[in-house]
Amino acid sequence: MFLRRTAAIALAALLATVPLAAAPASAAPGAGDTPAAAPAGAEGPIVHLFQWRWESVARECEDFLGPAGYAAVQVSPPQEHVVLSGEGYPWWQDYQPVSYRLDQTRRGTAGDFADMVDRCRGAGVKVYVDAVINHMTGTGSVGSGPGSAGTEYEKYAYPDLFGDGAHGYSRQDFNVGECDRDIEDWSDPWEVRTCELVGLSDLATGDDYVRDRLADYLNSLVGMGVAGFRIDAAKHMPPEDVEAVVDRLEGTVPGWDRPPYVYQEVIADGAIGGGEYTHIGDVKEFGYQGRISELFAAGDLQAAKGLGEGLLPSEDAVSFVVNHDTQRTHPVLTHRTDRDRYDLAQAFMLAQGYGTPKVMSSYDWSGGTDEGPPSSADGTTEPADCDGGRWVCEHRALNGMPGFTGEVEGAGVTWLDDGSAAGRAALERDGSGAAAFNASAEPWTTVLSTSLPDGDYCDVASGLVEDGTCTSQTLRVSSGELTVTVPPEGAVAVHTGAVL
Ligand code: LAG
Ligand code: CA
Repeated sequence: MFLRRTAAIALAALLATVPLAAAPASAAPGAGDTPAAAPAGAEGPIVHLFQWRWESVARECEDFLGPAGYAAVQVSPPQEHVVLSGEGYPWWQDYQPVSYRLDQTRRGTAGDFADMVDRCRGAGVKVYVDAVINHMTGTGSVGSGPGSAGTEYEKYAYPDLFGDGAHGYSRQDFNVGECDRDIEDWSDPWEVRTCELVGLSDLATGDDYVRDRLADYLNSLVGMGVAGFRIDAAKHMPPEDVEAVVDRLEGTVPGWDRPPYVYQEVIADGAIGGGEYTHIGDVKEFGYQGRISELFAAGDLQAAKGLGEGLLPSEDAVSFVVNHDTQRTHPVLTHRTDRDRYDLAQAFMLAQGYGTPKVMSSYDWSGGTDEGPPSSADGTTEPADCDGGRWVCEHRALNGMPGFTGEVEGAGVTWLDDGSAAGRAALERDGSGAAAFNASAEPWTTVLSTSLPDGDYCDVASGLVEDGTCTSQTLRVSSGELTVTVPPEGAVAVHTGAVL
């Protein structure tokens, strides 16, 4: 193990000094021939490849995510986790850390992980890690055991966090002395942050020892080139504790020349607001998630024009239509309820410009909401396959829309439709892109008055530019007019980064 850590650090040092492979010029629309660097204040669109194996993520970065214009991929938690064979290896094993070793999870080895970070970076795509730092394991069906990499543990006792025997957590490193039960009163912030979330051993994140170990874990990832973190259960930690860990992060990610991007899982309610965390990093805006799901399920695109109002400031927010929890617990609009409308909602989010958009990519489940991804009998995950089986791969259906998001970043929004149809809306991102959305069963032909320069544009809602060729229809802007026929339950989108 010691050797592996050393190797990882040496690799990171090497990567920091060697020029990185550039993304193919034809690949990222509008990105030129360097990895797409997000403009100041913007992070660019993220896709969550939920539960994908590391080598599958690497391949997807090269084959699709880079060319489509994604700035980043969020991957599932990479640390050693519990293994619950008696429960059929549920997906949520990953949210119960046993140690911070990457050696063997259901998604591959530490070497596979490092290779993924490297290959995604080569394709111009940042890797963001889901960081489970509020807690370790619960009791569940297995209260102790070896974890996925063989480390022994029991609840409140994790003797070997990094595989070198140097550091562990014991009872004193948890809040069990202050609160030894589940959260019951969700209106009491102290309780929400100090007691146990669904019985998970709650770390004493106020202690320097714990903060240092969490930072050791996250910085080992930064050293490999991991460029950001989703902070799991941030609401369950006092903001000053999250801040103390984030303050300990390395200032620069090797290969990206920027600090790690931090976005936090805060399901705001009357007791705890997202605004308590925005000075630390961005915050996932569940208000946007709830509203866009309801409005698109209802087909009310006119109301969707005002989606960002009254929510966190756009520059502090991560926007999304579903996440891996809401698609199971509150399935208003998901790939299972209404696939076309759901795709349309994600496309709209990528065009509208509120927050840093995060696209969901799921696997389907027929055996219940606990069911893990397609797996071998030993509980390790099968490679992702977008051409069949249970991998849904919603991101692929959005084609080149992420490139639109990147190209139009910072441009104002002008609505181009006349507002007469609830299910139809069209917008211009001033001077850089135009898009039309049709939540109805009939095609919609309309002439859009636009300030886009005259030219032939690729429709990135249904294709992308590959080797200088548009894989979908080409649309002409002439004398400030763009005629589009938007398919039923579909979208059309053009931008100045995908001109032919
Ligand atoms: C999150 N964000 O703040 C994740 O998005 C969410 O998916 C995580 O819950 C949660 N926080 C903790 O990291 C998931 C499942 C839970 C599961 C938990 C731990 O949604 O259902 O709890 O991960 O694996 C499971 C059982 C519980 C049991 C608990 C402890 O479902 O019944 O009490 O394990 O043994
Ligand atoms: Ca806590």
